[in-house]
Amino acid sequence: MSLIYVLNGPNLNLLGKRQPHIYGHETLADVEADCRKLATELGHDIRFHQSNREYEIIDWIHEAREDGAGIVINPAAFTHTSLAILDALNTFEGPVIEIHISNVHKRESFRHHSFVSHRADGVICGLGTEGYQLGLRRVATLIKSAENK
Ligand code: CA2
Repeated sequence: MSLIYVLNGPNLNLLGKRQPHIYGHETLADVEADCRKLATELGHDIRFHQSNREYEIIDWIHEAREDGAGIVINPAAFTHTSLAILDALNTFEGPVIEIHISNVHKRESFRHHSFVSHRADGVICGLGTEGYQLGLRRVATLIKSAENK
């Protein structure tokens, strides 16, 4: 059973509690429960984390280098600012899927650029919290195809 990291950036702890017109009604605890259920169905373990601190996200990516087979990441605002998270992801060898709950391309122009997309194997945006499930499925598929090579 290989391990998938699901990482969440700043302010996502407020999911379901503020701005539901943008981010929906599901809380991060709901997203975690859905991810855990799906991961079990797919035959994987997950580590699910959220932090408002950039260095913690970087440390979890480093941890994933040791024991993680794939990463699903919603870097939140760090998407648009963090060369450090991109550098960390570039040291990780497994599949990486970038998630955004909202359609960032329909929003302010400062949300249109993503440092993380320079590394991500796929990007899901605007599909609400369902994007996490789809991202997890895709990471599982990519892990499987790498195992069969
Ligand atoms: O759409 C996404 O998932 C974002 O990554 C969310 C970030 C935003 O900076 C990105 O441009 C797009 C913001 C996360 C803030 O999360 C909140 C959730 C509920 C209430 C308030 C903030």
